[in-house]
Amino acid sequence: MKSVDRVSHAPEGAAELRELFARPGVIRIVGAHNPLGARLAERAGFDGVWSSGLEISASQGLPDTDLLTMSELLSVAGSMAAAVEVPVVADCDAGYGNAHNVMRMVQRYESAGLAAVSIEDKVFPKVNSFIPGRQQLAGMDEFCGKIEAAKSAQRGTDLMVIARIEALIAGHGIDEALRRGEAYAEAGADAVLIHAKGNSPEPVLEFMRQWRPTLPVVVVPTTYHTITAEELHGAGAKMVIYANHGLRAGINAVSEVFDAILDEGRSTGIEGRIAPLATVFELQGMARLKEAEKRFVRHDAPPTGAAVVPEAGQVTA
Ligand code: SPV
Ligand code: MG
Repeated sequence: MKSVDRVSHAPEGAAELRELFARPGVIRIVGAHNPLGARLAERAGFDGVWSSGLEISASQGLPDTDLLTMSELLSVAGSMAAAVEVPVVADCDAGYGNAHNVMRMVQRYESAGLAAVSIEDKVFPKVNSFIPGRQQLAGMDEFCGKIEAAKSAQRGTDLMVIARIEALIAGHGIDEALRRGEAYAEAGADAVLIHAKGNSPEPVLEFMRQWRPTLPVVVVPTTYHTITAEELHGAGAKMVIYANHGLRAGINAVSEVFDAILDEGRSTGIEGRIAPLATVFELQGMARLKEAEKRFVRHDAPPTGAAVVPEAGQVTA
């Protein structure tokens, strides 16, 4: 029987992402750290959701340094995949250990309906790419082993494994980034993500000019944000990740509203700027619940007369 409340299309997420990669044009996804954020991304028209390690860590009040366990991150990523119809791409940091950990991780993320996993070539525990100081790259061969492990562990054919190159983040040049990217393509990755932290897109554009494998390239224009998704696509990028914009928007919006309420002693001044409760109910799926209530929630008529409840063990005629 078809369920009216089947909001999860998770098992198809990986196939849908493959379709997006096969179609012409750029794929734009945006970071989220809970199902509400994922629904806002979907409602805005993004092609998918980035289950961001930075956002999820920040939402727990923690630094993005592999402090959360795989299970904690998976629980959020899976709940997002279950809440939206667009594909969810999971940021899986450095894979939570060695190739063994990566194999278990891939199977768990695949079962939870994630469309892709991204693993980065840094040592565990990793540090967010924008934090100055230690950014320690894993050995290239060791990371190729993780990619091969990931591809051998997936049960279906659709889940994509994105190999994230952190060479530019760790202070190496384009040559090292290309050398690693080509090795990761050879190891069986489905796409490479070239990460960079400068204000200019030039290193990423140069990487794409010299990129020879046919594998698609993914980019994250957090710091070099003046370039458009279309321009990045024209230069060779297939997917653009806006990794943390919802989180950062939320921090400012919430702080301004909280300050205004305390300053004014009431919320009247900001009522026009905050979402009405009707929007909250809509995003929660209240309309679907009401539909299901009409069909399925039944109440037997209360029995007439006083109810006689037998004592435990008492035999009734
Ligand atoms: C994340 O969103 O957690 C990412 C992207 O990995 S970044 O923070 O840009 O490294
Ligand atoms: Mg991350």
